[in-house]
Amino acid sequence: MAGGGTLPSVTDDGDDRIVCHVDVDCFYASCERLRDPDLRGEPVVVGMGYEAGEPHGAVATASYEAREYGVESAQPISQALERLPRMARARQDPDLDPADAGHYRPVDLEYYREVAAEIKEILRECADRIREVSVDEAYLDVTERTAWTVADGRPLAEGYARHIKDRIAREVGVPASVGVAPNMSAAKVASDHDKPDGLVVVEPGEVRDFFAPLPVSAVHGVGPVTARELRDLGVETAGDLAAADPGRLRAAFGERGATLHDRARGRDDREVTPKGRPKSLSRESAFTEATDDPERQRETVVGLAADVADRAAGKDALYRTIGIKVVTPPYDVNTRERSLPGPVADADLVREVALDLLGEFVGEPIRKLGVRVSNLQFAAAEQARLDGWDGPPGTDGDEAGTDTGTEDDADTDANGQSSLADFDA
Ligand code: DCP
Ligand code: MG
Repeated sequence: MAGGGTLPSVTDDGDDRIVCHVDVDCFYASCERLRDPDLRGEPVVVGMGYEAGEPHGAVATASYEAREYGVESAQPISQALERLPRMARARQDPDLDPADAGHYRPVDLEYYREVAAEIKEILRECADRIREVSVDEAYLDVTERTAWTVADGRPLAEGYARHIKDRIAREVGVPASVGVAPNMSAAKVASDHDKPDGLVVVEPGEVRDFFAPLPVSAVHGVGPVTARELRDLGVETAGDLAAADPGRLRAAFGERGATLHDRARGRDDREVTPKGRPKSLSRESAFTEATDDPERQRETVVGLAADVADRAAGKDALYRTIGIKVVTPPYDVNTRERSLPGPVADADLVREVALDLLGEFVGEPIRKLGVRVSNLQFAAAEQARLDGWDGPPGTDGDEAGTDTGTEDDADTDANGQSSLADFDA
């Protein structure tokens, strides 16, 4: 990590990519400060559902000044108010000291998204590949933009990361912490390591040493539940995890155990690939020859509907629109869809609606059929974040997994003539 001027060393794993992880400090609170500079340096709490005076809301984030009072994300607002009274009250109540009071603001996601869009624009300019993980967080592959070469005692990559951080501060006006490392999980841990306003560089060959003294919960993918289970196995630090018997970890945690073991050892081959939340999910199937057999047509739609509903369930997606695509000879693409009153995740409904829409065409010669769900919402995943859910790698919204970064996540299943045509093509 950043320290004395080390020479570029031989890598642990032959990997000398340069990955930056950028995470804005107390993002919602920093946005509030942007439009109300009086909040700078003050304890600021941003939360939902408490403005009306009811005590049910939760803290979305707190400025680092408010964190000093023990206020933190996902805490009930009532608890936050016990630790840090509202400034507005403290100014009126002689028993309260305004010096120990904070400013409370309701969540204004629309505004935060505008600020996030400005940040992401800078990040896209600064990297060849970027993976946006959440509203205020992204991985950047900057291998082609800089180097691990040391000049004046510091790796060039450190200067490049500082340039990114400075641009966000200067052009947008919010503070960000940046981690730089030869792989994604080490970059993530590095950006968390010295928050707020941090810049931590872990050079190739130093990843394992950097991890070693950290608590096992610092390893990306280890949440509170896994940390407890690891402690029961005598694994307290990331160093213990790196030294643990992989067979034992696999027995306790399956494939995930092996992944976490690798990460603690500084190995993480995931590429920085873009990940967009799909706008729709679809699946298609082409017949080798156009068929007018109503049974085959219905059966095909039933299978496609089940597949699409499955994929949506796997992504925790709810949908408000169900549609079909029917290609008739010579190559006429017909689409029909139906919108539902609210978002659902209901495989039976996908099948019923799709079959109903097919009714208009059934018995006609058909070359290709498709089923699509759209108007997606990812409520469960969003909620999980607020709940501080301890998910395995791949479920925490921060995993470079198998997803491809398409806006429309289309998948074609064909009887021998598959094509990756988009549903709307
Ligand atoms: N968020 C939320 N509920 C949570 C966690 C986060 O609503 N339980 C929102 C508010 C945060 C934003 O997401 O500002 C970004 O999440 P981070 O985890 O990056 O937290 P912060 O940016 O607030 O703080 P940090 O400085 O630790 O990054
Ligand atoms: Mg953040």
